Amino acid sequence: MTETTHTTPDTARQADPFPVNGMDAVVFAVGNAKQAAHYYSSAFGMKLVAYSGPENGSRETASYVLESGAARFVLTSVIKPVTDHGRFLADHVAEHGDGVVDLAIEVPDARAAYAYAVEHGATGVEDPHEVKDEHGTVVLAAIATYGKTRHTLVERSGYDGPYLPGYVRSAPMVAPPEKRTFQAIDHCVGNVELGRMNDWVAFYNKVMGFTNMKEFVGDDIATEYSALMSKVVADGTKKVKFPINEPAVAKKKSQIDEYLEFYGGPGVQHIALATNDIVTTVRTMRAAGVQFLDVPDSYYDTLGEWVGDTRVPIDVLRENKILADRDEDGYLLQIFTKPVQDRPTVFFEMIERHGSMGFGKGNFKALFEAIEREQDRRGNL
Ligand code: TYF
Ligand code: FE
Repeated sequence: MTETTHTTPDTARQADPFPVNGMDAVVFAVGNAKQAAHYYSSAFGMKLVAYSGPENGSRETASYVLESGAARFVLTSVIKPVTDHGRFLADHVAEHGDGVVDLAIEVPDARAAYAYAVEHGATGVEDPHEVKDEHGTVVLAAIATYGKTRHTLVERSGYDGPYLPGYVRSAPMVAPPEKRTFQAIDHCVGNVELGRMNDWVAFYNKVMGFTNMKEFVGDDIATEYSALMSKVVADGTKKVKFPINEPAVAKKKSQIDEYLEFYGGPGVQHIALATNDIVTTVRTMRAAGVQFLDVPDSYYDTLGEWVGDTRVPIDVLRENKILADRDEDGYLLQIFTKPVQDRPTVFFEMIERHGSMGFGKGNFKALFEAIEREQDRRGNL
């Protein structure tokens, strides 16, 4: 190696080595996408906007695209596996239950993003290629991440179809709520095996140029009560935020171990959805049958002392079991659903941010104790 090279491709690139526009979609492989689409419509207030299935030429899979503001979920199930893709999805559901197969990221240039990622050590799973229809052209490429999860890189400049070529516009399944239940995907969390958190953080640092956010759970807190360690990586604009958890060895079986056992390996643990009115969100979702983690009443007895004033009065937070946390930048309100399938695996978080860019560190004790009570009820502690 000489030191005379002063212009590497990396330094010649713009300041952000891996520009992203934001999350494109969370793609779930499920046993019955038709019914899952109904659940996310009726219980999460999402709107069905596009569909792909046998009626429009997709004989192998049926996919339902649902939106709430900028948040997009794609629910796919297999009708009859024919190709490797169909077999992959069918095997994924058999092995992992309903789960996330793809955290798709919208990028301004999919070819450049893919090239950067692969040059920096990512495993490519789909070379960049164009897909077209009468609405325009989309460039897609994909790389592998933890477990069997992938990141599809989606360049959709100018494309004006309902989702991707191959999908047709669809009418909502149920009347959408008057007010959106949530606006956007706030963060997507992965669970990885013991000892692998730092490897996956390094993966996002190298492969996507993501940087570490300040909030993390180290082994100091981990062994005390949380039984997990966690670090957060984000793109330069903080639009895409990926916390990574690994189990910590503590007195009790880690909630992350429970996930890894029942999911059958690493995968997406929770998706956080941003709302600007968490009280209405929670009331609407509860009325539709969504179950949230229980918080002991004692949590609210001291909350006001350390969290200060929030938009929502403490007694309303108490009534709805919503958590609050504050840091130097502001505060946040958050709540967690119970797992949304029979396996104790994937769940959701609803979050209302007021300045804080954190993840609710001040709540970890109360939250993890609530999760452990659920684990105990399932016989997995
Ligand atoms: O995303 C986060 O980091 C927070 C905290 O099992 C959290 O939502 C971390 C782990 C977990 C539940 C919540
Ligand atoms: Fe979270």
